[in-house]
Amino acid sequence: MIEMTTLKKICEEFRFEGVLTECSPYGDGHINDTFLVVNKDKYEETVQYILQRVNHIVFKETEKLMSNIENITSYLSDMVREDELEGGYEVLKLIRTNNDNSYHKDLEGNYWRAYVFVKNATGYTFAKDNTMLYSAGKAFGQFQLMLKDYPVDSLFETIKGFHHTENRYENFLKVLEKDVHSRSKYCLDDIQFVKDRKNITTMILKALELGEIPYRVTHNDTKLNNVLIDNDSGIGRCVIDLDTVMPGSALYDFGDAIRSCGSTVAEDEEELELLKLDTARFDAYTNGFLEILKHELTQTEIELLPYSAIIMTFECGMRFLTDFLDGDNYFKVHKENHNLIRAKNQFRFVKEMENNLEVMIDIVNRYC
Ligand code: ADP
Ligand code: GN1
Ligand code: MG
Repeated sequence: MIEMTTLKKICEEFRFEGVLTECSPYGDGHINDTFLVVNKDKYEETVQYILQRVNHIVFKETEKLMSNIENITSYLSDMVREDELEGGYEVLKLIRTNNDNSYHKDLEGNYWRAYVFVKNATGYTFAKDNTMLYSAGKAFGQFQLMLKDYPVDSLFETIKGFHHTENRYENFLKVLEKDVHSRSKYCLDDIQFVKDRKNITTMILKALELGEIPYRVTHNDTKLNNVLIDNDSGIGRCVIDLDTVMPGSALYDFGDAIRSCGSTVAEDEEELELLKLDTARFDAYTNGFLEILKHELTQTEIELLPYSAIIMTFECGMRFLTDFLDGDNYFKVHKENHNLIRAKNQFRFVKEMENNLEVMIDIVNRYC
């Protein structure tokens, strides 16, 4: 719990308009501490901001991370202005500190940053309808398309090997071997599930290393609640959570999005009998994504899209399981065994997709 007096002091560091009336925890992110700041300006109008304490255990070099975000957001906002993109697309906007920095470092060594609050839009953990998924697919596709000429190598890698699935696998084995909390006995089947799929950990990596698919500037964390959907028009208004924008593969962004929105249930549903591949959801997201990117992606990338959904879901499940074994140090958890529940859910989804691969291939082909 962060004290209100502390939050108030932090707010004073930023160029916020008006007087603070409220600052409370906000959103459903697994990594940073996010707050909604509500101010009243001199006309008694409400002005809102997002304040975040960056998780500096996860993001070890916050200065470089913030420089990525500054560069990307300023590049995108120039582009949106030039192109006069239709449809009310918004670029995430940082609020600077009184010292004209993009972040504030407090006396305890925490890093804080603030954004303009994107009004009248919502980040959904679970999509209400398929139109929303079509919009989300378009928004993440558009995000990637807008960054296609951005110099990939100029971006700092904010988490080394973030989607290096093979290294993630090796790390899983190390954590398992130590088993510091003696939790492996609760998940022997899940451990075996991971080991049985070692061969899929290299599929995207090999294609990248062999130059069969290109490195691109990618978002790398395209879960559904990282795009805010307009409450009225239903379009994808703003792509947020830019901490992991760095060199990657288009397959990471497609696969991770399907991981988060392509099944019949939320990421932490425990009733696994309810979990199926939702082909209509898969179809809607794929439709939106490919409507924007089908001419940009290479043939090999397109062929690998269905596999990327399996690989990214597998990778995330393995990360949840690793964190469970490690004592829940990485992802925020809200109940007992939360990471194990999430891992089991993701593995069930992997199985579902393995069994329905042909259906996914057909859908991808239909939109190309
Ligand atoms: P995390 O890395 O912890 O996931 P996010 O940057 O995704 O943090 O923020 C957490 C949540 O806060 C988002 O899912 C979204 O609901 C909300 N949020 C973040 N930035 C904004 C913004 N600029 N405007 C409105 N809501 C936001
Ligand atoms: C985290 O930060 P958030 O909640 O948007 C994680 C993703 C996982 C996701 C699983 C930086 O996303 O990689 O896929 O949880 N982000 C980071 O829900 O690790
Ligand atoms: Mg997020």
